[in-house]
Amino acid sequence: MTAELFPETRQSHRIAPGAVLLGGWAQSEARALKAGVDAVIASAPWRHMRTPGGRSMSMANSNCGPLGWVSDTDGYRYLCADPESGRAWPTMPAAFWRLAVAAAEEAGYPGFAPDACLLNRYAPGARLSLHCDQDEHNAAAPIVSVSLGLPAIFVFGGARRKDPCQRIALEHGDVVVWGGPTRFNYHGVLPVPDGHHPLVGRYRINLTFRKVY
Ligand code: MD6
Ligand code: FE
Repeated sequence: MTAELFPETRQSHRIAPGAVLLGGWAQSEARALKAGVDAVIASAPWRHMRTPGGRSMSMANSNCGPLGWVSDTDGYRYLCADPESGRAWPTMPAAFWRLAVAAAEEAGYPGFAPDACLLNRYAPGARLSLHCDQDEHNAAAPIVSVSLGLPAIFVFGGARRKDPCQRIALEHGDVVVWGGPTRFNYHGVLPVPDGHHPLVGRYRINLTFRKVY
């Protein structure tokens, strides 16, 4: 099933033990994924969350699935309702679920059952500073990260903030699956260069699938 999803043009590549780039893996599903993004955003619109320090994040966010990641001056956490509307987060589109489960399996994590999908939208200049994802209670499950639209440089470091970093160019349709010994490594996204993408326009959209519990 995975062979026809795997274009020859982009390479699969091991970033570090437990972390793999599946180059171009989501390209053939990109239209369905973009339609899913539009459906989610129709009920849980893009918003700029605040950091615990009170600053507005440069990327816009939303969520779908049973749990959604939120940040505000009280900190980071997962909530089962959208604080903007008080309603449950939108259902995870079937195309999202299928892709996340298949990509995790391809990367060596069979049985991935994400209960949260965070949507990040970067306009040109938006960035994500070095951080590690540690708000999930389930340390065994990987994170599946799907890039759509404008390219960006993903920075991948080590277990400590000061460890050296690799720079990984992420393009439309690339999928990073990340778990095991590097699950809690530091990482970030450099400011997204300006451009135009035929499907996504002047944005980079990233979907990250997690299993919180
Ligand atoms: C992004 N991604 O690519 C931000 N975190 O827009 C992340 O912060 C991230 O891609 C954990 C695992 C994979 C990721
Ligand atoms: Fe992250």
